[in-house]
Amino acid sequence: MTTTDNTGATSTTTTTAPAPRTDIRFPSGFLWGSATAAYQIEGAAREDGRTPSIWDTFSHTPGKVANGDTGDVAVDHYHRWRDDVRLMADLGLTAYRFSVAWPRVQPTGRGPAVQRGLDFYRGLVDELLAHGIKPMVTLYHWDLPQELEGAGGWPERDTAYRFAEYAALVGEALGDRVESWVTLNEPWCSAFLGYGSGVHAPGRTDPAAALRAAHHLNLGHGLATQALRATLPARAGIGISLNPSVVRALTDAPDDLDARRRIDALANRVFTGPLLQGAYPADLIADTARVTDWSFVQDGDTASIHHPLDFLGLNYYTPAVVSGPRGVQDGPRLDGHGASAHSPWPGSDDVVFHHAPGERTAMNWPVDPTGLTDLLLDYTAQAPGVPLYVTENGAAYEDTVDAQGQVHDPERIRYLHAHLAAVHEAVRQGADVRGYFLWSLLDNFEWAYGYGKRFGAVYVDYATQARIPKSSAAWYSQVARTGGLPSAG
Ligand code: IFM
Repeated sequence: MTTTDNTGATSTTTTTAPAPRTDIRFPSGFLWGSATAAYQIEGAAREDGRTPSIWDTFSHTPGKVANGDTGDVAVDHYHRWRDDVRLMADLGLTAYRFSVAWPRVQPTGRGPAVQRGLDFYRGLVDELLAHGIKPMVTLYHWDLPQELEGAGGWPERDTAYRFAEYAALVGEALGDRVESWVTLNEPWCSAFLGYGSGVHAPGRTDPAAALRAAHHLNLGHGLATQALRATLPARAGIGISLNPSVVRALTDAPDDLDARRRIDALANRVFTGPLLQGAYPADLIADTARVTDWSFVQDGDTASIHHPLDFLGLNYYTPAVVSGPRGVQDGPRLDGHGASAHSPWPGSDDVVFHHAPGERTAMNWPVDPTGLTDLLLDYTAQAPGVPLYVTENGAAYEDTVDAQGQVHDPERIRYLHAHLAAVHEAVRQGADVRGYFLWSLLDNFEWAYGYGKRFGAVYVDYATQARIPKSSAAWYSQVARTGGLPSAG
């Protein structure tokens, strides 16, 4: 059997490895999962009635994705899902968060569901359950049916109604076997990278459209939550996965503190305002007044969005450090997952983002686990009584296969160890965190970066689709099996 120590060194023995020291233990019942998204792994882009999503169109547009990569084949999960579930079972994982491809289930974004699409997800869920792995379904991880973008996309109100209709279709099909439902993944990216900076699909660069999209995503969440509640058994839990920015001011100077407030409004409170308080923050509306008058928010909308959440999913990778508009941006834009001449921050495009010193991942994202503790404690205060999940956390590194056919990724083990310790610290201080989903199970299509950035605990040889568990997979497996972290010393 193959084991790793806490530095990532792997050894192969024929005896059972001793259990690692578990100096840090998580609450019993804590879920140990991994996460993926449909467009990043499934492939089979034109099979069984699936039609193009905005990401098919975007990735096939020259110059939009590094290396001209697309999700046409991705890691072929659509055909290899049984093996991939076995891989998770072999690792001892107890949960799996995956997303349903809207254009596979409801190809035009309207009308009845396609049976073959639903059958795929039913089969996947049954296989997970048969292996004792709890499914968490995300309904929208960025793959809007292209036809709905043709009708205006998320800046149009109708898309929110279409999303609720689609949510009900999936709820009816899987509600008897899935208990955890996430409406949207990272609506900030959909709105502000998709319609603001344009580095994500559909690639539009219109600040007013980005704010309209953010509102209609919020509304879509609210309407989908109501549709799911009407469809799902009472035991089902419904939540949303946000990617809040942990925003830090460069200094205590007033303009830096104001930059922090403005980015916090656009990154975080544009979602948590209506979700948790039932209103958009007044300062957000004032900050964006020269971009939009917010007349797209109709009476009753914020009440529709403000429904009790059964849980809140938080995705965390790195914090942001900002200052007021003095000095020059240090290097490429640091604020939005890729280079663009357009800002993803409507009305606050003068805020400067700074690199924190220290270690970085292959995404050039600073490694700072303290941000995860801060985030979990912040949301514990903001949403008292709402259980939290870390629905994504992980890191890309330059992984390679060695002469023995193995992949050693000690940096990822260090990253995971530090971030899990940060989760534990939040739990120790009172956060009700129920589970952790490592991003990602497999190397996959990293959006505008294509296949160049590897986030997986399992390496994928894209030429052969062979899966090679990295040493971090063995390490995480030990954590999942013991419910604790091995000593870092
Ligand atoms: O790959 C993405 C994922 O789809 C959404 N959250 C961030 C990950 C890493 O960039």
